[in-house]
Amino acid sequence: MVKKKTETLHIPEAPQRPGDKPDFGNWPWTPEDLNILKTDCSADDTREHASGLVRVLNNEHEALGQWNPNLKPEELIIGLEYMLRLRIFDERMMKMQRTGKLSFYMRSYGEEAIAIAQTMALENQDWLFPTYRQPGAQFVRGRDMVSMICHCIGNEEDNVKGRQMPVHYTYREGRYISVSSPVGTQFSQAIGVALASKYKQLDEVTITWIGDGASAEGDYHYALNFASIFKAPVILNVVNNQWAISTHSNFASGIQNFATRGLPYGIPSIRVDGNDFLALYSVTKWARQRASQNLGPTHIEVLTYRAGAHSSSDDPSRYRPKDSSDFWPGGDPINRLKMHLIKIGMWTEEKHLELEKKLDSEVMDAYKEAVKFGDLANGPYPSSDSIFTEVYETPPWHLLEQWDEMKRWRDE
Ligand SMILES: Cc1ncc(C[n+]2csc(CCOP(=O)(O)OP(=O)(O)O)c2C)c(N)n1
Ligand SMILES: [Mg+2]
Repeated sequence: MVKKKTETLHIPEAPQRPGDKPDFGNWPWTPEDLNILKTDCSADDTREHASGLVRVLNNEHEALGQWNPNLKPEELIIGLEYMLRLRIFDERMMKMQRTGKLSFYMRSYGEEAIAIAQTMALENQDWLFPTYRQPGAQFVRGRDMVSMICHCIGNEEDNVKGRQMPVHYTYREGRYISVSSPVGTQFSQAIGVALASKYKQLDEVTITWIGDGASAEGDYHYALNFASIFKAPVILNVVNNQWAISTHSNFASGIQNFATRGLPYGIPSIRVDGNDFLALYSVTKWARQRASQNLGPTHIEVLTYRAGAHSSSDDPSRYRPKDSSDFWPGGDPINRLKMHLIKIGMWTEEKHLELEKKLDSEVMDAYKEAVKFGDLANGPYPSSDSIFTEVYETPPWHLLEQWDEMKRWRDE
């Protein structure tokens, strides 16, 4: 008989649960820790950058170190305005959801800097493969809020005609590829598009994002393998916001650092402070240069904290301490950029308040404009015929039969 061992399965724990005091430890990292690397560095050369943390803004709101992108104040103010617009948009849309005007909503609360700074660091021809947590990239690419709200309602002007969940945007003009509900699928799709750009010898780079939770799926690993083998011009971001709905990131990887997982694939890998607009901008610009110089992929862990609920269907007080985001050592991304601008004499509390007011009325005006094309309760909604159109150029016979059947039933 085989002797029985005393140990049983190892089940990871979340560091804190409701009622515990949130504790993320003290971050040892400062903006001056890590040097900027040559773009033709090897994966091995990035070992310290993968296990450390690239930061530019210090706790006194100064921009320091070699990764400082030295952006002009005007550019920083544009970034601040995009982030603030997203936060106010999200707050308003959440209220709309709570009052029955939207069926579902997801905020980017606490993560506003990520897609905005990163997309600002790219060129307009670059392809974006986002998750539902990167809608801010659309502001950078010029999407109108009315069109975004029409999508969230699923009214007649919804550009995907109700085929997607709210917040699962697609924006062709901005090369913002449709968000997929099955998480993780975008990672390998992004490699395919990056390879197509390379094959066509176009100076196009692809950027994609995946969550910590979704990075536990095979898709993440297939993508890294393909990107590494074919040196795809792609920027692969793992947004580690610590949670996948109620599942802590301890369940997504056996090691606590997500950046270093790129190293065994031979991909230069960097961890960046995801609440530091300047650090995000800089690391992304650097990764774009690498891709553009035909030096292949870059793997980035964006270290952040999901400050709000996962979605309008989630209640985080059930599984983590209340207000845990207040204790996040990375602070709040909007506040940090705002305080930096104040520090360098380019912004004031009064200007900030004015901007908040202006954006709030812009969002409200956009909502009023959007419901002219239909609201959730009363429509009008996209025509039921659209179930059968716009997928096949020539719909196959069995769909035509179903379409006829639907029309008979509808027009009875
Ligand atoms: C393949 C698949 N499995 C499960 C789900 C349900 N689901 C939607 S979001 C989510 C959590 C994802 O967490 P993470 O990847 O960390 O992204 P975050 O929401 O934190 O940005 C899950 C499990 C899904 N949409 N697709
Ligand atoms: Mg997550």
